[in-house]
Amino acid sequence: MTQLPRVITDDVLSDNLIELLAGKIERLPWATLDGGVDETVDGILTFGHMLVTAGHMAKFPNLKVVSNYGVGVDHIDVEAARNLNIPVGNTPHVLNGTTADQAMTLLLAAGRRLREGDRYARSSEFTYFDPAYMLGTEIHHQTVGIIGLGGIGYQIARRCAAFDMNILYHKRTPLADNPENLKLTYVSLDELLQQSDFVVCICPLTEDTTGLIGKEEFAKMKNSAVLINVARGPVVDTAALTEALQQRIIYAAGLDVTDPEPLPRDHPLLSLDNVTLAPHLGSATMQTRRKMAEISVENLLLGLDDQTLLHSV
Ligand code: 8YV
Repeated sequence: MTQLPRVITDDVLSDNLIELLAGKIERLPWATLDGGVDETVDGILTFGHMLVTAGHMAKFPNLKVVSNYGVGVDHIDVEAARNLNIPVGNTPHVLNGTTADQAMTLLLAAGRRLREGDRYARSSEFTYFDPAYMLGTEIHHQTVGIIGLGGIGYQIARRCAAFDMNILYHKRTPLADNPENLKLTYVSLDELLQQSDFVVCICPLTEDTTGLIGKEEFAKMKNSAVLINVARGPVVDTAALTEALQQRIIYAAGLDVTDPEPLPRDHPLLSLDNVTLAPHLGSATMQTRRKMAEISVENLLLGLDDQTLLHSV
């Protein structure tokens, strides 16, 4: 019997991944990364954003591929992998619409106070309808500022256009033209913060974007503004955000991600009414997660076979 390729994976994987990997690889525990040099390791498959460092990869002289389940690879030292000639696979495109849907879910929920409304509607306090309670902020015809107009950001823009929103964006390189006749206006980060009713972060996490939204940035935003983060937690400074929400420097926030993730259970942010939270559910639909599993396994198998990956960074 031929030996199966030996691949380090997270100890817990989804059913989709387990099914797709069955009979194709020999799974090694994640702790293998913290062991000694091992010439028998062929690949690494990352599922839940575990760190893969230069030191880890250097221990495996025959490592052929690192395959990530997801598009963001900030938990993998991509530069070190490049220097070692190890391709890093990811799963772009398939999750764009789904993650954009989650951004809109949070934008609508935070703007229209759904979290408070849901709690109240279930509680014994709800004994009569009062037209004066829980007034939220308008969404249609408001200005949205999207930070990071890549594949997901673009899908968010399309959804905002359907809500008749005025769309500003900021990214490193402005678009050459306005695709699909969407009216997208490129602005500086400061202009975006000053003019937007909704600020949506969907940029990759890099050295440049770590702490991108901090105390100074909140001070530039409107008091009525809503911040949405569907990027990575560290793009927003947690202490500054907590203060901005507590002191009503901004109106509300909708967060798919936090820093740290999860927040300590006694963190003050968790007790605020004007923050709507999700536990990193950006791409969490059955359909999208299946596609992500298929692509990450395909990338892994291609890499193990010395072939070009479907998608790599
Ligand atoms: C995934 C994500 O849930 O793709 C990404 O970058 O953050 C999410 O869509 C995650 O990668 C799965 O671990």
